[in-house]
Amino acid sequence: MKTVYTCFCTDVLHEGHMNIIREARQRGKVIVGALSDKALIRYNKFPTISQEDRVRLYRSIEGVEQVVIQDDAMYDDVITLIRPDYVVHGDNWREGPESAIRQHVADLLAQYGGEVVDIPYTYNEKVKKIDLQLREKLAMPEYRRKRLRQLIEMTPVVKAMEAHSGLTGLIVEKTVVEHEGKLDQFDAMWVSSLCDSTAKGKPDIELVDMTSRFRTIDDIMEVTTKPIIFDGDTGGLTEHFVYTVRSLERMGVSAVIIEDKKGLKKNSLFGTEVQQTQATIEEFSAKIAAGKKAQLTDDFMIIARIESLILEKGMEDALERARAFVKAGADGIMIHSRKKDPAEIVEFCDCFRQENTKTPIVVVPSSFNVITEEELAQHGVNIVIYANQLTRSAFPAMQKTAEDILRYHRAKEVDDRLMPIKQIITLIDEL
Ligand code: SPV
Ligand code: MG
Repeated sequence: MKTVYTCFCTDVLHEGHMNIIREARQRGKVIVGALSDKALIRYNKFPTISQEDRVRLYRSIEGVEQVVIQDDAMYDDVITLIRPDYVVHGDNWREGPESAIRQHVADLLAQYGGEVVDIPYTYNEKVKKIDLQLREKLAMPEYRRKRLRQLIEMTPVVKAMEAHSGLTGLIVEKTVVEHEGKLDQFDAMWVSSLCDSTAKGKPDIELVDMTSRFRTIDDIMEVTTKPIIFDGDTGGLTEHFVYTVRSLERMGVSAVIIEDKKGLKKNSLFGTEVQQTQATIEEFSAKIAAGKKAQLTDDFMIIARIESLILEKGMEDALERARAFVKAGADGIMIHSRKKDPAEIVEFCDCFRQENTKTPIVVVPSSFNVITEEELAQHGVNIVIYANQLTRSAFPAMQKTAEDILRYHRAKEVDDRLMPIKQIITLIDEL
């Protein structure tokens, strides 16, 4: 009797899955792998039912002999354990980033004469609707909100990318690359005050009001499912901040980061070139405590951003603030620096981790961009935010196109670097 293995990562069974099981049964004894919570979350497939319930669901399918947990999107461990004669999968994995996984499985099986079997993927209205319903469920506030905490718990380092519109949100949501046999993608989105303001042609001085910032969040939320970290600048007046917390939480935002500055806020990357005032420890601790008191769920996070290194107040000041803000209830600490050398960030993280092993650390490596996510994670960093790179890459591209059209009195010269019309009109999925 041959052994047939197939891996499921679904919360709802439909015709397509039944078809795979039917095909698998014709070839031998069927073992189903349930992709673990950890593996699902790593690949942005957040389960809406528990791992145990998924195992129970797959076990209930007629003809399934056994269900095992597959703890990684790559099949290495299960193939070593089970040595299946066949791995059966929908043929949709022949294309796109998942083809790297397929190839890897085929190579592993070939070592002992096993085979990959591709079953034609079931496309019909019912299946499409179930897929859509699952996606919509993930976009609901109660699911999206808690996802950042789940990610921090289950991934070595959470990678967030800036988004300031529906379109940039889609780029963060959908971009997947294959790297060294693994699939990689961003875990979360950062709604940057700098990029949100820049997109509106305004300076980053808390001039764009909250209603407008919420509108940006809404545009992003309508077309994506990944968790959102909101740049709350100084948080404004404490009396206003408590309302902001409630609104963000209700919308399904996962975290707000507020910085310990007061008065007219300027972008941190100006450093000491402009007048910026740091709030006292007492003032900022009170704001954090009020925010924590206002929130209604355990999911939402208020992260305190420390500007001591930006304002050249020294490492000890930064550490003292970190201690105080955690005591005031902060769910995480963001430490910022505008130095090219990551040394002061690394020093802060090492010192903070010596006394606090749990509170998540967030960094924004715009200036200190030589250090990798893996290296930062080794120093205890939990969230890495790429705060402005999409805006900074789009702006020069658009400006050059505008200049060249003015220069040549036609658009032919710029055509090679434009996305084809056919592609842009199909870029956005229709329902
Ligand atoms: C932002 O992206 O708006 C930030 C990060 O606050 S920084 O611009 O580096 O201050
Ligand atoms: Mg900002």
